[in-house]
Amino acid sequence: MAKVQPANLIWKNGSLIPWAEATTHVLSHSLHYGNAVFEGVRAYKTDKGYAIFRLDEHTKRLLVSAKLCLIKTPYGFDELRQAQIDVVAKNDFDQTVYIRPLIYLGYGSMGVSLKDVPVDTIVAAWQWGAYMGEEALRAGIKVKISSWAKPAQHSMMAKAKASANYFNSQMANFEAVDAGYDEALLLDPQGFVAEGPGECLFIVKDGALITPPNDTSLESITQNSVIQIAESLGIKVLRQRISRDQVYAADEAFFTGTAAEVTPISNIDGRIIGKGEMGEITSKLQKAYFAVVTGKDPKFEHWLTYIK
Ligand code: PPE
Repeated sequence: MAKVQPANLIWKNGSLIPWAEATTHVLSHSLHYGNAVFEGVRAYKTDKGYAIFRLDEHTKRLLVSAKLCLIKTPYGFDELRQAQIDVVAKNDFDQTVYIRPLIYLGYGSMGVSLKDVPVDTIVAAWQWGAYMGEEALRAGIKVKISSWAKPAQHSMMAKAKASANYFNSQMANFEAVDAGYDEALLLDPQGFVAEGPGECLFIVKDGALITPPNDTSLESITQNSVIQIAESLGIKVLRQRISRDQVYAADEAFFTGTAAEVTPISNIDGRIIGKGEMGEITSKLQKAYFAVVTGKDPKFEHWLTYIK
């Protein structure tokens, strides 16, 4: 969705190497068979320099994803955590940074089996602003409920942040954007809301915030953060299944994600949500979220890892 601006260094298999040298062979196993796991993490500028948001939680989820997908990286929690700090500290950034750890199956053998395939581990970082543009954060986006469903529990593993899951996301996003919308919303095989291609959904109804349990969605760190922030503001939060008609009838709706942050939704399948602009509770939560990630809310400063 945005052109990558090259930085100077990428961490690969234990060391920082020049950006242009961080390449892989065309016969890398993951390119052919799709098994790789990754993270998306943001580092924000604060009054005390850059701070990575919920670094420990992202690092833990990366290792869980690798375990679920049977990918064995030799790097543990501490090394992967430090690698993310290093790519922020050792590059010259001056805007919001997006960090992308990726663990993939490398070059050496072909055939579907992943047995004995070498594993490569990288952590890259680049400057990345608003996922769907600044205007989306202000005015809200138009969403289309996808004709693609999220895969069933016994088909794929939504709790792994697995590259393979993003084929489904990519098809849904294409369909929506091609039809003139900004983003898709995927339902689960039973017809209840699962998540966006790269975001979780929240709706507001009669003053309460509702977001589905993570049955067929990623255990999202932003969703968890927004829930905790909302509770701290005295907003009632419900974790329950949401049906398609409930989404249409919502007073407010918004997407959350590391990349998407808190993006208001103004229209779903031609139904105007609320007043067709960012709702009151969404606006409150968006403001609060940006205050938290930029170190302006002492209640949640423990979520920040400052880069010295
Ligand atoms: N669901 C999916 C499918 C998903 O990809 C993301 C993040 C979320 C929910 C929200 O998770 P979290 O970031 O922990 O709150 N999507 C990442 C990738 C986006 C991309 O285009 O690349 C992200 O936001 O970094």
